[in-house]
Amino acid sequence: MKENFESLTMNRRQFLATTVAASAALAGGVIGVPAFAQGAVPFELPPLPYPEDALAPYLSSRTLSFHYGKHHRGYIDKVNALVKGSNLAESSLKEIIKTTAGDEKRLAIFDNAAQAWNHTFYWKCMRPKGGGAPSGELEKKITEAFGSFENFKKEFTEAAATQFGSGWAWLTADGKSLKVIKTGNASTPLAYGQTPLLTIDVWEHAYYLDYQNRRRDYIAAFLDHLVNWDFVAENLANA
Ligand code: MN3
Repeated sequence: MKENFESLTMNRRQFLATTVAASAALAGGVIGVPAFAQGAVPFELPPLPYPEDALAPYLSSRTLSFHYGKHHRGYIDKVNALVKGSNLAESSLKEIIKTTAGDEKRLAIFDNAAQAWNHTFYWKCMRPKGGGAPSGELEKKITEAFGSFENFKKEFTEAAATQFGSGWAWLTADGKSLKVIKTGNASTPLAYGQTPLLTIDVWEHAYYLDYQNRRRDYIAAFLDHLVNWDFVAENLANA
């Protein structure tokens, strides 16, 4: 009885998700073969770099518990289900993102792989008692590219505030120059051959519990109190 009830109430989204996972499995020819025989290592949700309440009061533990524990985990689970048994099962997230970027038939894989990667990167872009200003080579490159750190903050804030709907704002290295860009939904600079240095998630799920519709207050709190400039400097050194 319970099974019948569940199958009757399966909504269209669940149905599509199941169908997509089943098609992916079929495409890989894995029907009837146990998962452990595929040699695929499922991606795991990486640990948060700090406790869930460590970014309060700027981001509450309630926000992190949903954002990390539900949203981020959801993207990881979905990309695992989608690539399992396919020719992408041995690839890294970055490789999957680069391979599927712009491929409409593999949009669901791209979206979930990119969101899985973007979120891991986003958590590292913050730390308790963060914010302030960058120093050294990073400060020099930011001044070169934007005129001053204050100008960079303005440009980054505008990109983040004006991204229409869901998406991300980024500081990237594009060749030798630094840029501020924004991307919609799951998209990521990795898809455009740029190296991400810093990102802010501007999906409503990132700030709505703490700031409701005040996205600019969230962006200001991010820049003034949360950015981990040491991580950004490390990304620049490895770019
Ligand atoms: Mn998010």
